[in-house]
Amino acid sequence: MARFRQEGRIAWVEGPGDLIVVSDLHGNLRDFLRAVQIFESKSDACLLFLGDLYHGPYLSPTDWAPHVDKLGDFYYDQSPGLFRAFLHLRSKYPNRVRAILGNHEHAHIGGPRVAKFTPDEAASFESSLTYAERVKLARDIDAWPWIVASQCGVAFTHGSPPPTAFDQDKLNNESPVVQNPQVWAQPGNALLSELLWRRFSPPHDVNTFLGHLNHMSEHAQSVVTYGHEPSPDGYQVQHATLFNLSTSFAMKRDKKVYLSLALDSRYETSFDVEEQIVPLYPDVERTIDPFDVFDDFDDTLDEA
Ligand SMILES: [Mn+2]
Repeated sequence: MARFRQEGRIAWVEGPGDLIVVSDLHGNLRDFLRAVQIFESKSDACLLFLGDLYHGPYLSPTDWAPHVDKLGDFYYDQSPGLFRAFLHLRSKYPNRVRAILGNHEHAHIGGPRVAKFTPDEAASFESSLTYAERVKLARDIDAWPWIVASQCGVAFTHGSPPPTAFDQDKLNNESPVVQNPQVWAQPGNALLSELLWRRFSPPHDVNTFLGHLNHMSEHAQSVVTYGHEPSPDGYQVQHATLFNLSTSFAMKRDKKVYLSLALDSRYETSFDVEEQIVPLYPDVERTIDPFDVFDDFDDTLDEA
């Protein structure tokens, strides 16, 4: 059966079975529940989130409407509910569910505060949790892997992979607590800053990253899939060894996709990965009014 195995900041996922990969939910509980439904419909799958599970826009449908091209279809931020649902899911399947640390989660454990949707999203989110939940949130996020490697040759990061040298010791000794964000953000100063914030990497950088990773991996890693940067069509082949996945945030519903990889297969290039793209909502017509999503939101929750 497919399962994750984690050593510090790196996790490995091995089959037989499928690996379902979902990126950047940003507090979209509906898309989370849909991903869980897909995962639970298979008896032997693993589910991987590519980070930025939490922090969505705090906008009314009316304020959202003019920004639909940038924000995608309307949803209410439900980060607190998503957090509780994620903890529940992981306790149900401890070795079959993982999330990679995203820059938005990092803000809860010492990373720079993120202000994409509110002046301080970590504070906004935490203000709707109980004290015990805030402690649990930080403890949980602190244990999320920074990199995931797989038996099928596809490695995963939140941002685009950097060429900076690393090994198990360097990864595990790097503190997520950022003392000086300006120094931290300079290229070459902190591996985590580069893993979380890069939006693109040329082939040479990806191959250098894969070289470092392959020193630590039993199965050769050939291509990297990352989230963080939304691709309007739901995914983008950046080049032969770099693939971008955009499952939820900033997407129209008909463009939302996930990856379904067979762990005992081999994927050598981004073009092989591209063939494993599946629509998140196969029944959705091409174009949809964002207010329709709002209208049937409660129905979806009842079904799930
Ligand atoms: Mn991000």
